[in-house]
Amino acid sequence: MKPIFNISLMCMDFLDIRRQMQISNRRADMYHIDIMDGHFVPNITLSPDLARAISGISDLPLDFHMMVTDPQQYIASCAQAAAALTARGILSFYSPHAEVLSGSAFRIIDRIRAAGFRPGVAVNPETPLSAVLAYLHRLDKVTFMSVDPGFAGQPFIPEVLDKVREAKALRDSDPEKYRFIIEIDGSCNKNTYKLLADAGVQSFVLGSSGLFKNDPDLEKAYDIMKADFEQATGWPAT
Ligand code: S6P
Ligand code: MG
Repeated sequence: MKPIFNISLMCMDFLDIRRQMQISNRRADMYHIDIMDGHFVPNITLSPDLARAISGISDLPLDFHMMVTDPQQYIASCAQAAAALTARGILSFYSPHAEVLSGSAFRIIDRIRAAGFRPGVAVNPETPLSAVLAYLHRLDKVTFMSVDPGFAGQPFIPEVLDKVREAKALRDSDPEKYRFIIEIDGSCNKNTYKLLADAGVQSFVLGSSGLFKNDPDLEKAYDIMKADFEQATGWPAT
């Protein structure tokens, strides 16, 4: 399969969103939208309203990364934000954190799917794969955090690679049962692409270190990202 380049919109230049979207619409595969509530993580970033505005000028799926203590609270507003895409058959992802699902995991996953999303889950660096094993077969994507969630520009946590290998081995052992995409969020860049691809990552959340800091001209920043990726992994980026 082709690698998935999932652009972390919290790292965009907020004074130049429309122009960056026009470039990214051609060069990216998905838009990663970090939603934070100031409780699950000590920060606040993007919103369903911004996601709605973006979906009006794009055909790419949205990828809601829900860094919130109550993920049920935002299913409806995020589904509305993605509704124009969903109506055209472009399904977006909605991923709560595994750390807040205890006691409601199956109910929440069902609600996410019923709202028209592809359900995912995000997993903090210290959370083991066993925490999501009971419902892994019901998920379309697993986002392994390779930084503590909340902020861009943090150092890569290599300890997550074992967990990625474990997830890939499990999926390969029973491809009929498991269909989840393996994604990494946090410090995906030229220093980590090879480690990540070799471990089994298919979807790369690109933020400041892998994309936006490459060059002030976003078109050039994409050129650099794709060249870095191909050189590091040997995996065609287009
Ligand atoms: C972090 C957030 C991420 C960041 C991304 C930034 O809480 O979930 O999606 O936006 O990690 O990329 P980088 O290259 O600055 O780590
Ligand atoms: Mg994220």
